[in-house]
Amino acid sequence: MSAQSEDSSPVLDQYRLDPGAVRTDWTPAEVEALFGLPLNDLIFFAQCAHRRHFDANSVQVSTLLSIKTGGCPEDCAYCPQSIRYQTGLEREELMDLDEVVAAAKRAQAAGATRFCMGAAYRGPKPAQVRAIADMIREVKALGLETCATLGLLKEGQAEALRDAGLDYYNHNLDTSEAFYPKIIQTRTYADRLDTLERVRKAGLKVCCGGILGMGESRADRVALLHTLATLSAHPESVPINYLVQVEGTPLDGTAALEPLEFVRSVAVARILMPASHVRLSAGREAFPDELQALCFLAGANSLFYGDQLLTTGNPDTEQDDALFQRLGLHAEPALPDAAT
Ligand code: SAM
Ligand code: DTB
Ligand code: SF4
Repeated sequence: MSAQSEDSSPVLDQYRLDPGAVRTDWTPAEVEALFGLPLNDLIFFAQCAHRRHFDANSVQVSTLLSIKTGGCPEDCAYCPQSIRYQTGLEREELMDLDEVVAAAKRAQAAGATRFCMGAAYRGPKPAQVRAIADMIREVKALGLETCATLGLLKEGQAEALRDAGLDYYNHNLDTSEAFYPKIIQTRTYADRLDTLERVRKAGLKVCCGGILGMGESRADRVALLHTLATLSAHPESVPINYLVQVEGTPLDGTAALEPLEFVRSVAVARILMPASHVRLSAGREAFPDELQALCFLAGANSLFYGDQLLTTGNPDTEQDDALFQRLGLHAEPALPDAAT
């Protein structure tokens, strides 16, 4: 046997010459071949891509706040906030501006550089956009990067949010187009792509990823990452969520995804979208440090910081501070223009 690993995937030949090149013309076969690489090779390529664009030990730190919780009319099978499932979640109206600003100040004091406001809407109504625009203005004025996730956007809404100082809009594709109808029926994949297009056109940065571990196949994970990597431009931020199973939701009890398949997916996302932040998102609370370390090695370079995601738990800040220390990671500084 030769000391060097044999090239088992001719489809990767071109890529191997230029790891980290930003491309939007990936083929499904290339994505599939990446998934099928020996793990050592996959991680090596992911590291090459990562180090070409980023400080490999720097992690972008975002904090989430649910500004409007529960009572959502949509039927997303994973979501504790849908009104259709009995999850015991108490419904809350849109938060007051003061409360949001206080939470943003706490997040900033704890070390977050981006504040992401999430609302359990199918999409916001005009008055809600106006109220949330005020929140964005004040959070931005603190010197934080701003992100919002409010569901589907209609004509003009992305522009209104942008004008208030929004940096990122999060809207996930969640899964492959083929698997999507098994998870959500109240809105289509095309609806999601349409919102992403509006966000992009308004000049906002796009935060778009998905959820793994919903019972989808490898082919679905290939298709999801292929779709993300062949959008007209890569999302600047790519959250990879590991399903948080919540009692009362249809997906509670789904067979857990094998953790190394999750690591592979992170590595493939890193290679396909080498200049994007890949966020290790929901599900981290159940991950031992060793698995999180593997995800960082595979190219994850962003996370949610703070003991709550939207409605479910996340590692507390002391735990994450200890993890950063243990792995020699440091928080990425905010964009220089965050307060402008
Ligand atoms: N309602 C808006 C929407 O759906 O776009 C914004 C909030 S929604 C909760 C934001 C994202 O959180 C979803 O698209 C999904 O990817 C993620 N999410 C929700 N519940 C989750 C769960 N149980 N596990 C992992 N990710 C979840
Ligand atoms: C994303 O991709 N994951 C975050 C954020 N974007 C909005 C939300 C995760 C939610 C997990 C379930 C909950 O806490 O309700
Ligand atoms: Fe509503 Fe968003 Fe949850 Fe779907 S994911 S049920 S749209 S809050």
